[in-house]
Amino acid sequence: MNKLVIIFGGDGFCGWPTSLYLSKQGYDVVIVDNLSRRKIDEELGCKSLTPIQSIENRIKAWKDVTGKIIHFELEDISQNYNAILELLKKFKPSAVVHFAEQRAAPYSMKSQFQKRYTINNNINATHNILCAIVDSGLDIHMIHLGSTGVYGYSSVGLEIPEGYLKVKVDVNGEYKQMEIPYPPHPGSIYHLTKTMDSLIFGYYNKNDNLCITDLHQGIVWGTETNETSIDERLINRFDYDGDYGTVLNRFVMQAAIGHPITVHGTGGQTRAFIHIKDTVKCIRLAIENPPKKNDRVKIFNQTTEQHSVYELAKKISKLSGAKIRYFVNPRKEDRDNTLKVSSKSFLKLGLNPTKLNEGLMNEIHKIASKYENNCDKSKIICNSVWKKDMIVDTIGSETPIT
Ligand code: NAD
Ligand code: USQ
Repeated sequence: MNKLVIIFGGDGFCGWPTSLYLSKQGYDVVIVDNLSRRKIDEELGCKSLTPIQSIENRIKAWKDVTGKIIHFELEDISQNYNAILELLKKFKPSAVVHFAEQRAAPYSMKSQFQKRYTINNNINATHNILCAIVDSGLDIHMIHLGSTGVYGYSSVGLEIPEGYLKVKVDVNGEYKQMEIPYPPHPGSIYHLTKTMDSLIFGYYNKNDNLCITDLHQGIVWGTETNETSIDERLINRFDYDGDYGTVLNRFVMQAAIGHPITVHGTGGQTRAFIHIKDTVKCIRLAIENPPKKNDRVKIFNQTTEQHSVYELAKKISKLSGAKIRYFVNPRKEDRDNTLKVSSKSFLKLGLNPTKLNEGLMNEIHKIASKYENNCDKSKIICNSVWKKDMIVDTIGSETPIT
């Protein structure tokens, strides 16, 4: 296996730290990104809380501090099929990592424009990469960032397996065992694209014997990794707004700037989480442990712990003294759920999970306080609703909203 990897979406929140980590680990890294995430910042009138540098300055800074070269190609992979094919032929990577999708559920529900953009962008990007791998005739392992959200948030008590579910089916009165893909249960247009990606992977794996790993990742929290904190010019993005900010980072940031913690509904929603420092390690483990030729699509649950939204709010409030406020839930989701996700594969491969702890929450708190002046407080409340007749609650209440 050569050590050349193409990182599609390598300018983003997960892609940038992963690119640096892999470069540090001796990989030759080629980033392909159309910078659409930066353009969406402009569309939303919001920007990363942290002062991220242009991709050119980021790459220059990395070379300044490590001497290592990261190559960058500006391409829209949902549109420019030939560019992907040419890049594969030119660089002959042993693996490609696919982060290049529109990743915010609230943004994907904003209006018909964002719904159509999310579907077109995500599905075409995924399909174009797979089609180009086949067209290239090269043996390339595709690693995709999926979501634990594809499983839905069932409360039946089952530990959610890694992609495949053992079931017993009634065949003429006799129960026979089968293993089937876990039933998809998307809760937003964004999550719908992730479930559609899975079908596309299944097809290319079956028809073209492509070697594919789909990482069902939980909500990523934290912001810096060992590499991004070497120099301020390498700093990672920090989304805090109602569309792109994710729950745990938002809560810590809200506490840091004196904004009430914005719990949706009752806060009974339980979700899976992973720290960004573990994300980058998991990607390396996935690259270095590809499925065997002719194996089915390999699915890892890339998550290390589960928490309810309320539990997180309470923890952060206790640490910081911040007040908790409950808002009418802008999403169509269960008021509460339990969730248990199996993530044995990464543990078996040696991942030592970074669990939620005060030190790491303080680290985010410090970063959020440092860059507080970059925060536009009018962008904090979520104003994307799942259905047109749902209200946007900008006031909130002191008690849970059932
Ligand atoms: P991000 O929006 O910060 O990064 C995505 C990057 O892909 C951006 O730099 C964007 O410009 C680029 N991109 C998007 N469409 C493109 C296209 N058509 N052509 C070229 N580049 C394109 O998102 P992120 O948080 O880094 O997430 C990366 C992946 O991980 C996504 O697929 C997301 O669904 C998945 N994921 C993220 C989280 C999380 O909490 N952030 C959790 C689970 C899964
Ligand atoms: N929530 C609040 N208050 C807030 C923000 C969110 O209560 O201020 C609640 C939401 O209603 C939801 C939960 O927190 O119940 C999680 O929301 P989120 O925005 O943190 O995460 P989500 O929309 O699920 O999406 C994020 C990433 C996405 C990834 C997904 C993993 O943006 O790319 O796929 O996490 S998962 O949650 O497993 O589907």
